[in-house]
Amino acid sequence: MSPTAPHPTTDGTLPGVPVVDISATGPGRAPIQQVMDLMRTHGPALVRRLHGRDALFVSDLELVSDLADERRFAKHVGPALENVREFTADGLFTAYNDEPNWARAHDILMPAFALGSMRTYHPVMLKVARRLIESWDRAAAEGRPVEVADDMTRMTLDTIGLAGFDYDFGSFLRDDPHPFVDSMVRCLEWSMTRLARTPGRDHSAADAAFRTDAAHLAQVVDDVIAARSGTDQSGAEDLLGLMLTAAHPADGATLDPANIRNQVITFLIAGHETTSGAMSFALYYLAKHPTALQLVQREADALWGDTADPEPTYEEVGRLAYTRQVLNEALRLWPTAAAFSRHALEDTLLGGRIPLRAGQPVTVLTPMLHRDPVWGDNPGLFDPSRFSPEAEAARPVHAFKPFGTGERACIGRQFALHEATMLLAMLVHRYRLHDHAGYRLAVKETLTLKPEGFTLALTPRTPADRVHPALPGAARSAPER
Ligand code: FDE
Repeated sequence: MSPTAPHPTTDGTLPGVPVVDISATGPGRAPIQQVMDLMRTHGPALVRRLHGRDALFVSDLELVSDLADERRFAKHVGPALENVREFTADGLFTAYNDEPNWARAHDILMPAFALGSMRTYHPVMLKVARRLIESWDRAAAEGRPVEVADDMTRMTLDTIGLAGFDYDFGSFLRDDPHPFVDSMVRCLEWSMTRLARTPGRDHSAADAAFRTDAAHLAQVVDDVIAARSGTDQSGAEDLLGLMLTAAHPADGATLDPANIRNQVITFLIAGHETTSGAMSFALYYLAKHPTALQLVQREADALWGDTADPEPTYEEVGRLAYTRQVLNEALRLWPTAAAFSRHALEDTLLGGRIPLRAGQPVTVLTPMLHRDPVWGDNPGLFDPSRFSPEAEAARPVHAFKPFGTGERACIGRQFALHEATMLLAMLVHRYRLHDHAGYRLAVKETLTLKPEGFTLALTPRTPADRVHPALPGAARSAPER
């Protein structure tokens, strides 16, 4: 430990749980990675103290499995989400459990996110994937590297905009991100840095800038809604159509206009930042791991061979099993929504040993849960075979939580996975990925995580690139063609 590293104490706050005071340095620009480091030294449970405010973090399988017990624990809207609430209010992600609009919106919107509904969104996802490919074709032709995270964000924003609300952000037609994205990223950053404020300082300039950005988000969303209101909504099967027309199955109530606005902002944010980060990390690992890359290419080639512009079908995306494993493994190492919080419903002992009062929050540090000993001796290594069906069946269910847990878990999971799996397969089928800059991973935190400054150079793959030698062993058969 370096001399300046915070020293833990056990001041009796929670018996046996170290308290680490970070007030001297603050959480910096990478609070998740900071607490990951603290967890490596002091975990698997610790109290992080900042200016007298305590937060209990846990990261081991036993404690997280206990927290997943829905009879004893529920989602907690903690300080980070309280800040996000300033611009998403009672939208699904930031609603309190007992706020009536949570259950109402959840019940109305659930069918739109069931696995079968992905069939409805598939054509739009494909259309936007093609926009990305057009733009990457141009870059490849000009010998220009692509900014991976920026382009993934263009792709996911256009996808959720079109699939959810029939609104076209046209992100690939602009050089800079859509102003909505800039405002949104600044709002998320404000939510994060606000947590680290030194009491007594003047933050009015940052707060005023935040208000401007939040107003811009609301304005864009009002435009999205206005573009739709007044037109005939019957038969509109997207999210906005549902929100404008659907009545709750039990009590017939509909969502009020203010709540619809909050939901639209929520979906635009939740539906694209996290998914774009996940695809960016997956591409990063593929660029660094030739064997995994070959296996994904083999899978895509088996479906599409030398077809120049394959037309992936909904069913084919379901058959991209290894591609999905790669995505899961990227989400294991860098779950892009890196923490979620729970609170005790009654006074209880967490894991039979940490006393908690009713309402007391606990935050799961997902990247460290995903490096728990249950993942083997080298949990930091990228290895998609961890998600083979056999390995998955053998592993306790709560070891992998990139989508949170329980009834407040991610509603957009299938949506994100379908979109990301299809795009990854299309990209590796079409391009050779060159790590031209010898990129070293730097994880940027804006409440969500993404690889910062990651660029790839691309060249088109040729038929010769699609000839695969037979794999050693009988585990995997050679592609059909
Ligand atoms: C949710 C979510 C979560 C949980 C949180 C807490 O617990 O607090 C998580 C962890 C998540 N999510 C994650 C994720 C990742 C990815 C990639 C995603 N996510 C994606 C997506 C897409 C979409 C659309 C979405 N997502 C959405 C959403 C929502 C709405 C929510 C809320 C739910 C409730 O109800 O609460 C979520 N997500 Fe996600």
